[in-house]
Amino acid sequence: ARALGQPGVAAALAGQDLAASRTPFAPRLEGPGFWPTAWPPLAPQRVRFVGEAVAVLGEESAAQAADACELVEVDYEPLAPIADVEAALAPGAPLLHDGVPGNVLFRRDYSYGDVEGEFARAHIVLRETFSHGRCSASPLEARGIAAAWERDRLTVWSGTQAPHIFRTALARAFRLPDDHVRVIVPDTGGGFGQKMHVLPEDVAVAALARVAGRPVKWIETRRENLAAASQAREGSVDIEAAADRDGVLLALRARVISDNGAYHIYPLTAALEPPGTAAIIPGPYRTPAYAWEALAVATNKPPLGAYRGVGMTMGAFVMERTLDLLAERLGLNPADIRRRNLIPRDAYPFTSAAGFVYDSGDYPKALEMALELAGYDALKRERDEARTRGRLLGVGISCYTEYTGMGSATYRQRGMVEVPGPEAARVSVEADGTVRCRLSFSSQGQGHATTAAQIVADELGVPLEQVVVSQPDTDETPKGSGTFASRGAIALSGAAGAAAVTLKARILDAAGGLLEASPADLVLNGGRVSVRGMPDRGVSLAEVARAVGAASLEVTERFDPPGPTFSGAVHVASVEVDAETGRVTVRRYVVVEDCGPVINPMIVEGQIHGAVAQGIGEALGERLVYDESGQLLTGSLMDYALPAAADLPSFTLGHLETPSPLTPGGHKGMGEGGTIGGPAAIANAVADAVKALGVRVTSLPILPEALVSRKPTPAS
Ligand code: MCN
Ligand code: SMO
Repeated sequence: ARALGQPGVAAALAGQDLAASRTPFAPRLEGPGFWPTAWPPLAPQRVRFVGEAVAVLGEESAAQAADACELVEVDYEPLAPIADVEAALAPGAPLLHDGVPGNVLFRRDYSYGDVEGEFARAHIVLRETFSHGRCSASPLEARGIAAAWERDRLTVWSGTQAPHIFRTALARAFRLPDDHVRVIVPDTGGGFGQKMHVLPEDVAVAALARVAGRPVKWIETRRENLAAASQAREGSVDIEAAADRDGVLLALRARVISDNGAYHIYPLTAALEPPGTAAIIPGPYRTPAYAWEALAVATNKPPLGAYRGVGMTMGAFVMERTLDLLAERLGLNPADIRRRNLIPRDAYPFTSAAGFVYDSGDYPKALEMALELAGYDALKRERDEARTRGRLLGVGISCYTEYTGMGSATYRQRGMVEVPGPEAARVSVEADGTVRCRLSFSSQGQGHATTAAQIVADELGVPLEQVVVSQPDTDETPKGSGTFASRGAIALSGAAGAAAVTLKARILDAAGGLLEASPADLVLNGGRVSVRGMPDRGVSLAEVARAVGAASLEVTERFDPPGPTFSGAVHVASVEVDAETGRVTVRRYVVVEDCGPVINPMIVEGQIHGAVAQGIGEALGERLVYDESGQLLTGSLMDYALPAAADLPSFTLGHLETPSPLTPGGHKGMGEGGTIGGPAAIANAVADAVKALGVRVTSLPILPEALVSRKPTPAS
């Protein structure tokens, strides 16, 4: 009320104002081992993490907003904090939610093969605990939303990765039919998983626009992004690996626990990191038996959400470190233990110990290519030679499988009822001959406008420049799911490619009438339809569209990916650790990637560069730190160490193309790969560099102070 009286303040809401009328987010997951939570748009009474919104004010200007916020007084009565998993699971721990016994949000287990028997037979059993800190997706453009109401119809502009999921979530929150909400996605400066979620602020801002009776826009500050947007990763894995005397894997056991934070996130829930990690741990290796248990635990922190590499980053880190430790114990070298365990080329389709059917790949070849490109033997010689002079050089390898391009069957099987699965594209010819492609999913920087245009232009026979790909607007674009879990390439060849094929037939039919020729005798080339062998007897696409009416030259195709399809890669990193300061320099970095036939090499390589950069940041610096009372200590980019250009090496890339039998064009997703293989390769390289010092590398990020014991230098 005090803020409302200030000049320029148009509207204000607190939690109680919305409690009765707006439905909290309570994403569902089908199946056992799931305890739901309800996350209100503004906390009405109890806040569960630092950064949870309690009030929202709408002002004329940002400066007035800052002033008015100062007038809002919040009376917090501190409750006993649950700062980590240990505190959450302690007997008698306070409960974060009444309906979540023991603070366990999600729990599942799985077993395959004769796990006990293989462990009993093993020559060696390695046991280790690996952990990963919290990190943030940190898109360059933080979250934002603009909302405007026209009677009971809501239009929002949002950088969402999943426009139709966003629409459904808002409609549910406001108790409206889906078609009363329109979501327009403008050009967006990055998402990296964070913008796949629908978060309470999205509802609060739209609710504010409703009471203000005018449009309202909000853009997050960096501090809000670090404190209140979805966070990622935090968790630990207890692993046991059984092998024979040659280093051949016999069985694995894993217990994966995530420090999830306070709520299930919409739409994915807390069933994201832990089962994702558990299921990908066997990676590209033959493993006869495997048992896992996965748990997501509620704590007083912001919820974990998707971040490039979801679950897989931790899985690859655990498996790749485990293999190196096994190799060390058995006196093998890291390349050889991998050679002995990788799935052979002729074994596809291959069912992994976690039950995944890997559709395609050639990891032994990818490994040899990567070692060759890196000059592995020379790097090792250089390392050994440098060691004699006191320098700490190390080389690390990681191999991984990447779970991509899932459709409705996979989401139903995983119980993820809030994620539909299919995508769609509408391709049309406009009166001026422009070919427009509307995709059901949005782009945050993946270059879909280029790759979709390539596919459509190729299928139709028009110049690339004639194709315009527009960002989604749910009033105009067909229904779909969104851009996440690396599905764009598969979806655009499946939907836009198919729509272009049908559209081409329609164009030829229409042109046949105009040219008095059979469609079978016509060719569409360079944007013109002409009679085969008679280039002068032809019409432009614009002429065809004007003659038959643009409306009849519009085709929509839906595509439900049959996958998952598994891409993969091998990374090799060479690092140097400064023996004095513990600072790690990445000297050389090689990736051999297999995502099937590459649609656009520059885009694929750009995706790898960006994702490896994020992976290096994740491995060596990025960490959200909370104190024991749940306060965020790293609330700015001065404290949260994103990698900068000067921290990165130049990358050497190689491609291997084993097509997927499951997808049109044989494409496999690859947008997350660098963050999956990056931390594992860096961790192995750093561990190799500091092995002689007796330093163990079992947690991420790897900070300098963990690598060297700094003896005070004598005062001079
Ligand atoms: N591609 C290709 N040939 C292939 C495979 C892919 O040319 N064989 C191209 C695709 O056409 C697309 C790009 O590579 O332009 C990435 O495709 P894909 O792997 O299918 O991934 P998505 O399009 O579904 O993008 C999502 C993925 C995810 S899950 C995250 S997280 C992420 C990533 O993409 N977020 C990003 N990359 C990002 N890049 C930018 N700039 N910004 C983000 O927010
Ligand atoms: S984390 Mo990517 O949006 O699946």
